[in-house]
Amino acid sequence: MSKQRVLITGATGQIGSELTIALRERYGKENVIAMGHRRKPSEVLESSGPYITGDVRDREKLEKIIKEYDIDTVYHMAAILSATGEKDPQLCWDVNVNGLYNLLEIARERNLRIFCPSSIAVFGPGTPKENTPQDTILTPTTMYGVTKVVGELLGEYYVQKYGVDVRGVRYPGIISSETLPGGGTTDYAVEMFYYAVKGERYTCFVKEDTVLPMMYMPDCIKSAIQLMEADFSKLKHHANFNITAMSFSAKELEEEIKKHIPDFSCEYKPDFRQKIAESWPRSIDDSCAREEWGWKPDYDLERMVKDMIEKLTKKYREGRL
Ligand code: AKB
Repeated sequence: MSKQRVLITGATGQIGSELTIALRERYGKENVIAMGHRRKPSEVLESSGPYITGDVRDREKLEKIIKEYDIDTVYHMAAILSATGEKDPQLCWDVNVNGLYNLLEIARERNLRIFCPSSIAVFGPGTPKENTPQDTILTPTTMYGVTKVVGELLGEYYVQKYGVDVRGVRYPGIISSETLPGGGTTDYAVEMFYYAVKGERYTCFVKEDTVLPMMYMPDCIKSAIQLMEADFSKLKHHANFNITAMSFSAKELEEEIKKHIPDFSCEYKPDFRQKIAESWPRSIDDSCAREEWGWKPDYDLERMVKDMIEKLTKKYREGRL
């Protein structure tokens, strides 16, 4: 494994917080700098390696940090997600597009490698819903989706025009037990567990027959590291790989949780996020990621639910939930 000096933006977020820990284990804690913005970092994030605050929209400061820490690789996780983006589309554009543009410009000048996640939000009502192909119609109806399409196109542009190493996957909904997601449409699939483990009734904000592609956090982390360690010359796509692990309806998730917590109860009261969920695919074809860099998930619904419940139950008993 080559030496790397890594910066993670959005390090206090759902994915960033766990990715930071995984990368510190892999490349050494001093080599992985976590950058957060609004959310308070967890104790483990601050104590396991360097932690700084910064805003991706502030190009001067971003460049200063990259120089000061001699960064060569950036995992750019800072983003405003779909539901928050619909409440403040201007902020969503500013953070997601201007933040990425700042980083790509610094990458062009300093020859950085960039991981920039995209999302199933790039798809829209015009996209085939089942087994959604890699190269297909992108007609998002959310500002978040629009910014992610822009991000994919910008990433590819910097690859072709300047030879910058930019890579990214289209994440489905991510389920995790460490840091709660913030402001996404797929958040119900995480929240349901927290209520179930605490013995509380959950009111789900999408209809029970809503099916979306999902992935458990260990697979999410694995995909980012595996893609970044893949041979760049073998990649035909770069910043827009379809990846998935499972697809299920909200009701199927409830039923699977009930196998472990039979008293759990859930009601369904769809809000504005239902329309967003309905604009996204139900399942994804990730054969290009499998062929080009060997993608293969480890967790299906059954295995993910068992592990989530074990982890959250332990946290609950220790008073950490
Ligand atoms: C969201 O729901 O906005 C995100 C995503 C699918 O990108 N989790």
